[in-house]
Amino acid sequence: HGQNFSYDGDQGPLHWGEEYHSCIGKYQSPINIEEHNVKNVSLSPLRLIGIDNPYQSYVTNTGHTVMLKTNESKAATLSGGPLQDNYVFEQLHFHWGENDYEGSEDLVNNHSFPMEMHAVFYKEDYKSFNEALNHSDGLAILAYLYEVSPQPNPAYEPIVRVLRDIEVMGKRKALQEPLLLESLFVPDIAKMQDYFTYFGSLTTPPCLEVARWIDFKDRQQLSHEQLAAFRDLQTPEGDKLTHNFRPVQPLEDRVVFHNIP
Ligand code: B30
Ligand code: ZN
Repeated sequence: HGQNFSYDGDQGPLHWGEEYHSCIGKYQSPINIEEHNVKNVSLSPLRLIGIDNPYQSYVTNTGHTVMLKTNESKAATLSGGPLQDNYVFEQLHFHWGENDYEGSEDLVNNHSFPMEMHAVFYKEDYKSFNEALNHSDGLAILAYLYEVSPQPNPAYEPIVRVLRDIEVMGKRKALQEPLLLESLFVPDIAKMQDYFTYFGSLTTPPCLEVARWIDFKDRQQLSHEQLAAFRDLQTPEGDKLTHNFRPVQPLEDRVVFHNIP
């Protein structure tokens, strides 16, 4: 980690393309999803296997996000829907804003949400995450959007509770209990088939155009206090990482599909 990019100023999103040429590509993420402009389709069921087993997990402050990994190399696999093959879980992480009115990367009808979670999977055939980055079908990323709720969401407490121990960049901390990925992913398995999908990029440098994005329509909930805990994490410079979302990028000639369950 500790790459030389940030979310403000000289190293901010407007300058990423100077060092990372893919960041000025035609198929960048995030985007604004306009619901009146999607193509409705009915794809085969999206399948998430293995998320009902508890795995020992840890979180890391990368300096640009908080990233969760499991000690298990194949904690979960994703297939079906728009995907041609099996994809293996690599990591999940979050994007947020400095207040509860912004923070998501993808927008829906120009509406921002206070947080977005990305669960990153790589194509099994490519054997490793890094090898998958060399292929346009290398990654599948599940995107979850959050709303503010009056009550804390208990499923996220194991993560929120350890944030204070990883405020400094590079710090890493194991979760106290083995984690059920299911508790973060799918509050409602039926609603999992209602999603938008489009082709795009990593939302941070190197902005590689290698990702099949799957954005669930169902919203999850976090309290104001849970959201605020993320804003105390520190950047590589030791400032507060108050926000870490990239502005939306042009759709160009891409089509956003909406899967009708
Ligand atoms: S995202 O889901 O589009 N926001 C990477 C993965 C997913 C997204 C963005 C970037 C990625 O793998 N970046 C390069 C490798 N990173 C891993 C990481 O997630 O955090 C390693 C690193 O620093 O050196 Cu940062
Ligand atoms: Zn992300």
